[in-house]
Amino acid sequence: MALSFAQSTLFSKPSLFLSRNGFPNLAVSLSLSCFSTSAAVSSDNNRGHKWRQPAASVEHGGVKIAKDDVVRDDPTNNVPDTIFSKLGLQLHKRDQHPLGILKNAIYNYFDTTYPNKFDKFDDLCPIVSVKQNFDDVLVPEDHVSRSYNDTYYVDSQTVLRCHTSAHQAELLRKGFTHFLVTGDVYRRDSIDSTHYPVFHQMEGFRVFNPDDWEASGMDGTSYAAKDLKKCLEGLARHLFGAVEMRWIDTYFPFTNPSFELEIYFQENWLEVLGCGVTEQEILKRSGKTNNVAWAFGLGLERLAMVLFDIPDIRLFWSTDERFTSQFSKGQLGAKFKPFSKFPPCYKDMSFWINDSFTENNLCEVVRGIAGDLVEEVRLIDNFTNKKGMTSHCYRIAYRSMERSLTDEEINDLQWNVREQVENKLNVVLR
Ligand code: FA5
Ligand code: MG
Repeated sequence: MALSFAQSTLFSKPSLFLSRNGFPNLAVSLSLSCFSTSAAVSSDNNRGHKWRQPAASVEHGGVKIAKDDVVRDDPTNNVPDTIFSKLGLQLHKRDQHPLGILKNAIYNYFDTTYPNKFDKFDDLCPIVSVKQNFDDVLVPEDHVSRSYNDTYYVDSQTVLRCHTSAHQAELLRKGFTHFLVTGDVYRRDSIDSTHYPVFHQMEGFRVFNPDDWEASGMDGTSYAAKDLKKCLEGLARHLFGAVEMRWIDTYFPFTNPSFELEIYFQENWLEVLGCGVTEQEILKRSGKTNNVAWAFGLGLERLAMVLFDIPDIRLFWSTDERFTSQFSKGQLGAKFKPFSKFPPCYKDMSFWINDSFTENNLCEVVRGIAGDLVEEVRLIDNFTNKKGMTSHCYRIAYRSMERSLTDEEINDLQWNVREQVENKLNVVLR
């Protein structure tokens, strides 16, 4: 079931259960870094693994990433082919794509509001270490976001970044004090119109000196929090003009206080970003003991959905000309006109779950089979019988955004889903 946004996104979740752990430690861990010049990620090094023949590769910032480096038949790896194929696409770098148009509009806002202040990065490699993704931003060892259920692991020490915050510490250490980092991020998540396992974030980071807040009579934290909200409200006005928005207090391991901004969209409050005043420890580790900073991470798809009236997050990946031709460089206001809406087809499936069952695993199986033909996976019934066995009934909505699906096609998909759900998740179909 799609949880409420605050619950379903990673870093506002309280630590619900212990992390994955128990991964066998690899003799030699695969360290992929597209930062360094020697980072060409090749599959021919003798790393002590059994390598399959590379079936494909993608380019990222001029670096070739072979499929076998990212998708492996190994218990420490949970990256499916479908995710690998998205790695090199970098939608945020396309000036004609809604995400590229939005990124440029945000750049514009920062360039006019803070001339020559913010350094911009949009090409940092999405394959990062566990240290960068979690440790460097103080994510506790037992935080749910570290689990194999929520994050794509390349191996026990390497992940597909699940947020652009993975780059904060490194850039701070390199001496940057005002920066924007845009990139593709990866999460195992539920399936509905506002969640997709690959999406795009922009991170913002600003460091203040004592001079900045002392004159105001405020303490550093209050000053930074006020400045942060002013900056983001200004950005929202720049992008949307008048729009209904509200601040929600939340929790992130790397900021305190922490907030989320929600925008009213399609009769719901949509969470578009998380932000807050950076934990002192993060600044301290980069040698900044007298400073205060703010940071934000905004979801580009979510903002673009509001901005361009895009009703379903899958559309961002569409290569259908009827979608792509509606957007052009620099055109922020264009409203998406749906090309006839095709009917959804609903299929229900019920099964007895086991202790290791998770909804994210179910969604991964469904996406693996139906790809973008699946629109939503929703829990519609849940009960426990006298023997203590729990049954879940999920309703799967299949709908193509480009054409009508035939009954035969949907039945085939559903048949496959049932079979794989039973085999891969070890549940008992009812
Ligand atoms: C984070 O990722 C934090 N790193 C943000 C942050 C940065 C907080 C710096 C403080 C300081 P969160 O998990 O809430 O937080 O995600 C941030 C935004 O990404 C959300 O507000 C939402 O707009 C977007 N988002 C999250 N999950 C998805 C998803 N599955 N599909 C599309 N967009 C998503
Ligand atoms: Mg959130």
